[in-house]
Amino acid sequence: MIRARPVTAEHPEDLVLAFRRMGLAPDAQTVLRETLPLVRLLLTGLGRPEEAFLRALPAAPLAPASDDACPPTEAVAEQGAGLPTSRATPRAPGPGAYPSWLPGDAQARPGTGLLTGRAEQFQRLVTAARADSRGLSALASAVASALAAGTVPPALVLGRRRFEWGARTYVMGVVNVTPDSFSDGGRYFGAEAAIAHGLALAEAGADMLDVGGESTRPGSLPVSVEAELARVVPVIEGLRARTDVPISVDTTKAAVAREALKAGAHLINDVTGFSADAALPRVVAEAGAACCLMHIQGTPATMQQAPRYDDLVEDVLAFLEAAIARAEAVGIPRQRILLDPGIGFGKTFDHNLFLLRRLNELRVLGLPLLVGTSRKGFLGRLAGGKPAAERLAATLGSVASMAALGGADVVRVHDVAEARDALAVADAIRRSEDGGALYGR
Ligand code: 9MG
Repeated sequence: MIRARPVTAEHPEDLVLAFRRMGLAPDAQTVLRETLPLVRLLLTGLGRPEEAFLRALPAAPLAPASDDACPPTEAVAEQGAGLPTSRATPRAPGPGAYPSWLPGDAQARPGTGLLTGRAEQFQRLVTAARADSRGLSALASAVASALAAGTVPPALVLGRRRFEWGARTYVMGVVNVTPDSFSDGGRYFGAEAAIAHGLALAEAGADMLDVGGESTRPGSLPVSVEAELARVVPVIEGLRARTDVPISVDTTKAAVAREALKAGAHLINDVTGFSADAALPRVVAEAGAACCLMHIQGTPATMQQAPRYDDLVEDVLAFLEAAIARAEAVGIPRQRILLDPGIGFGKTFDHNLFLLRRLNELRVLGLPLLVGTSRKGFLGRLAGGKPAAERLAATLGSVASMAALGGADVVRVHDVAEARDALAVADAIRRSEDGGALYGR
């Protein structure tokens, strides 16, 4: 499988601030925003034809900065961006027309390498790969998806609520209906208590509620369909009757999902990414529901015994891609799918941290990301060994960090009011744009 992953930390929105400070016209800003940023893609899984193609690209310096590489377009020139028009004449691709190619170690890591260049150089590479008679469409698609990683996924409508990805970080409130929930001690096990808790979370600002009747804590064992249904259905019905906050149901079972969707749930949150029950995707598709597909290694009963990865991000990407394929195969539209890296699900302490830091790499899949860190064990360890009930501050630290890094579209939390406050701060800082009169639009 050929994969292209962005390894750039550059934010295009920061460039736009500079353009505004320079007084460039809006159209020029748009063009420059697409052409100027330096992109680096880590490629893996290449075969011999792709390697040969990349090796044969007209050699360019490793820091592609030549004028040939980036002829300013007519649009920029017309907008009076201050760039000379004479260089806008099209030329045959030559050195600098394509990204620079740095192959990986041919013995130790065959099929790997780094492409460095500007978006338009990558576009040229995609076009050339598509036209190549050796059949390089997998390379073209991988690079094209990586380039689109900064694009905001289409909005999602659940019931009466609309989720505009990129506008802010949304909050999913946890409503556990299990006797052994690790983080709330099973306090909301009874239906009435769970409904009251869900309504309180809605009141506190939850954008959706996640109702779960089977524990997914490490070491937990599955419960029967009957037991799970008896727990979740009355809670879904009770919540639907009293709030318009969309309801997600955390289940891995088609039989539970079917009844949950009939009772009024909008989204199925499957912590196995449609890998546990082959009938589940079709139930979601037939109901026109949305789904969250999470990565897990192993099962909740075994997952923390010895998690191991060759390349954590790549393995998670491959798993999620397979999950998306299972969803699309039965007709679930892409815009009704959320993805989740599964923090704590078959991951060590270090795996969790690394994934949180590299969440943006999952954006190559082009779907919104939901992430759950709330009260999890790695936070307790970071906070000096605190138990679940004392991990609020650590949870807020994780939530705010994700928002600041732009890594999550939805966070799954127990403490909704506190998370909303933390996110209000982090989201506002991340989106702040008023640098004074000279930045005016
Ligand atoms: C049910 N559940 C527990 N933790 C979770 C997480 O991190 N993500 C999702 N989607 N579900 C979770």
